[in-house]
Amino acid sequence: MRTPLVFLIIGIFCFSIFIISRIPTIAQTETITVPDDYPTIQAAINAASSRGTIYVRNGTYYENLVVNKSVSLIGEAESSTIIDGNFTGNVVKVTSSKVSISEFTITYSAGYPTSDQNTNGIFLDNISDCNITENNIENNEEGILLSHCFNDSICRNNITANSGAGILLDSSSNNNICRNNIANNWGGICIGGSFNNNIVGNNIVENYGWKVGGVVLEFFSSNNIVSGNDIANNTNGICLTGDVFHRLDWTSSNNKIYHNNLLNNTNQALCGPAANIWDNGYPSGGNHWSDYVGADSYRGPYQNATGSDGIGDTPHVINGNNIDNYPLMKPYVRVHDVAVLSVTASRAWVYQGFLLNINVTTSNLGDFTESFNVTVYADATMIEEFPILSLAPNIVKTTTVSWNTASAQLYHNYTLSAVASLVPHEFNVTNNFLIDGIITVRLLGDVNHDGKVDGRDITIAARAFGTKLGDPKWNAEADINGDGRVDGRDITMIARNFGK
Ligand SMILES: [Ca+2]
Ligand SMILES: [Ca+2]
Ligand SMILES: [Ca+2]
Ligand SMILES: [Ca+2]
Repeated sequence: MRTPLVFLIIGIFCFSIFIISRIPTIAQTETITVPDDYPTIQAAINAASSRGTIYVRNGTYYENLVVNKSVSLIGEAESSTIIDGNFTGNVVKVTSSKVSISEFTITYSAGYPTSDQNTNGIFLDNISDCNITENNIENNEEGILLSHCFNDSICRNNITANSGAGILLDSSSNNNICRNNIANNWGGICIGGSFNNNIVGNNIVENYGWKVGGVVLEFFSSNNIVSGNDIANNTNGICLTGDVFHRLDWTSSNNKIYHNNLLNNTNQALCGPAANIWDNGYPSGGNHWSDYVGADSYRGPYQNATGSDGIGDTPHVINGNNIDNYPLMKPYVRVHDVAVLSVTASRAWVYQGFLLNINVTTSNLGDFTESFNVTVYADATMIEEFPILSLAPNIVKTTTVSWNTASAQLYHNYTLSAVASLVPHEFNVTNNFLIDGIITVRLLGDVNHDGKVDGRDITIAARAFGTKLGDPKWNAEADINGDGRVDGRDITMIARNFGK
């Protein structure tokens, strides 16, 4: 009769944990509804707790919001939940990190000549980790301004008819700007003094400003990726000049621009003298230029082997430092493609029974945000399976897993590998699987790996005694427990296995 009682006690204990763990969860997911709970969105923000959700029903709200805490604002429907700034200030100003805004129409900020930081549909001011998703942002001066922001995601918005830029980044880095429709603004996506941003899969059309373009990288912006975008019928397709006056002495360098379709822009690309990268190598290719006139009779990295390959035989030259070496003959079609890039262990051997850390690096090489699973193996033994969620295009992610080698076979050479599950419509499957390093599992304490633990192992370890990682006499193999120093604990472990 004891067992059921034990189970009952464990059951009550677990249930208590469940209840205790539920309480903060409920608080975190609190939802306030506008206008049911509060008549205005601002009143709801003021009343909300951090991480709360504010759900806004259809209607037109004449407000200038200040979002100063980490909340999610969700509209009932993108086209009929309208925040109207009434031509005054910013429509929405965000001063807190971790804010989400989705399913709104955001319209009628103040316009020129009000100061730049007060004329935006959405102004993200010195924050990070915000998501602006699936909104209509129209009839403002700037659609969205990011000033000194990082790690934000601006995706799947419809950004139209703004009298400034659709999206303007000022000194902002590591942001993702993906799959937006950016049309009929003065400028499309304009980036100044900003680095490592990812501009992927956007539709950028008919932005009409005389001195701007569909995509503008200026004031020394570098290491940005511009890929998989349709850039069509703008005054200038891509501008890499110093500023809106097309100065050439502040130009941007080392940006990577590939797999875009540059279609019928009045000027396809305007470029200063600084060097940028306009292709992704062979055979991945560069951009499709609607005005490219080259032929396709040859193939290969040097375009000198007989046969066509979809890549123009001659480079598309913008200027001496800006050359698309592999222009695409046909418009680029966006793809789904995830990959395992590397599987590496902290060292090539492990003492049986210890944990071995393995770094698995994956990447999204396609043009869409993807979620997938990664499984890591030692030979056919699964070490761990883990999910990668919402990985944006061009982002590389390294995950560390631990292999418990307690039941691994001694002196066996294990081959490490990792597999990324296929995402829907993925065709390049060969890069989803990667075999990497070999790991030998050794008997604990066998420092000289001759298969037994004896006085010779103690002697070798003693020589490294008192050393730490980097010292001249350091010996990683004598560091049995892998804590970065050889001391009494390591010698004790060898001694415990002595004679095995
Ligand atoms: Ca060719
Ligand atoms: Ca793949
Ligand atoms: Ca030995
Ligand atoms: Ca140690």
